Amino acid sequence: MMDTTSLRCLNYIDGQWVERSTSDESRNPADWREIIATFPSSDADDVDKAVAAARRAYQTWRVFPAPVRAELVHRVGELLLQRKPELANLMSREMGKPLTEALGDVQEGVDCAFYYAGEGRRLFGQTTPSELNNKFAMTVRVPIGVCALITPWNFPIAIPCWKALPALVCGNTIILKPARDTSACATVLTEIFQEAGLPPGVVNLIHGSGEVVGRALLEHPDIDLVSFTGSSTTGAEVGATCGRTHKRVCLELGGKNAQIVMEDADLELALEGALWGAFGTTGQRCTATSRLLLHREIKAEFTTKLLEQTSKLRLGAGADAETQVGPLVNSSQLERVKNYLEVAGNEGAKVLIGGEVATGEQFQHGYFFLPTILDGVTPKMRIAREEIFGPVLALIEINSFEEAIAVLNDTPYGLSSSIYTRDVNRAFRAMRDLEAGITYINGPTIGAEVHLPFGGVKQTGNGHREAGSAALDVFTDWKTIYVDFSGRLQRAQIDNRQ
Ligand code: UN1
Repeated sequence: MMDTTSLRCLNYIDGQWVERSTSDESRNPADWREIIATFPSSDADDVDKAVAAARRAYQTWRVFPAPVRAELVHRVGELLLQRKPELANLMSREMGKPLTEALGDVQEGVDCAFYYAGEGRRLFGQTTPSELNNKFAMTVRVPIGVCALITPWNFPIAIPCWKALPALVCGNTIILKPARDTSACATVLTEIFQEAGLPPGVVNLIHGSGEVVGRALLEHPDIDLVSFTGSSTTGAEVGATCGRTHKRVCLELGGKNAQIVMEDADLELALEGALWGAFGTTGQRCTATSRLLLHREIKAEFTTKLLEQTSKLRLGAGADAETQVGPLVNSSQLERVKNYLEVAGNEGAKVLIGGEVATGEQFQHGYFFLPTILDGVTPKMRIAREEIFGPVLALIEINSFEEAIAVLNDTPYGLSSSIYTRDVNRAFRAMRDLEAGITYINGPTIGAEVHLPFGGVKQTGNGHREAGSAALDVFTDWKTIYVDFSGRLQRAQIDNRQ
């Protein structure tokens, strides 16, 4: 439970908030002097306890009627809605995103709860004719078992909800391992699960590092499924370990998303889209626009306007209502972005705006990096291929529609993509030819909705999708059932083909 004055977060195992001696802390990225929460640095023993509790609870939870499980998930949505302002505030302080975006993050959790609550009365399977007389055939969805959900800090409520809520409606029990930077948000979410009435052991929360807690979860023989959102490098390790330990694994990894602006586009609209896509959440979204592919005919004009608008963006603490771009989440993210700026310089890209840590009194205790635009970027440069996860936008000039498609596709990733054009034929060709899990026509690369599948191709994932009804395929297995009511042995493929 969380003590509201000291924000002391605990593990939650088998319906109990568990005291633990070693502790870690999360700090405000806009002012690192402020400790937001302390939380345990848990170890493999804590994981063992949580897995045992989740395993016990699974036996009863899996046979709860799905509509009843879904009612509890609905209640989670109601409580999230009630605590939305408080949670958004905490989120802004804990990981830095502007308050309006934090409200959106919580809302995504609410939407998700209401969507999956409805799914409790569907979870449709199929019935189909048998090839034999007096025989009935159908499929039903069955839960997987105990699921480890390893979640990032950039959407501290939305992403745990994307994973936890469908998992629960489908009849699984869960162990949530949130990113250390957002332990307080995860704790409030767990309080909400408790208050909603989820039985002990159905939801467990273990704080701690990926190296210790994450690894213990991946190696644990009694975990059936791992759902992970994070970097492609870590994702590859998660996938390899789960392969070795025979777990189902759903990976939601990096992106190097591009927005194409053709010469026939509505340029004002494309400009607004690019600003939001690149600098929303300080570029710390896996869907963020990090490449802008500008047709040569409009590049100069578009770039001028883009720089003008970028220079007006208000950088500041997320909790400040005026802020449009918040800080990066922690010092290692800041280092990462600084390093990429060095790489950009070495590769011959030119900084048009930003490119450095923000200076000024209000920024001196935070991880603030100026919104940055790089020009002269070519598709083979590292800054055009690797995920930066910061407020850095690379401009790439393109000469034709065909070139735009080829350049957009020329990365190891394939999450989100966007094209601004008024030509309907180009729009449809883009929908067909862009190698990405998500394509936006005349919209930015960010802003996926919870009732549609979310995920990507190539190194962005491993073929699974989150959200929407697609998540049900992650959190259930298909069971095929044959009912023979002939009263005699019927042999398929033989008895009806004499
Ligand atoms: C992420 O960055 O991992 O589509 C998720 C979007 C958000 C989700 C982003 N709804 O930008």
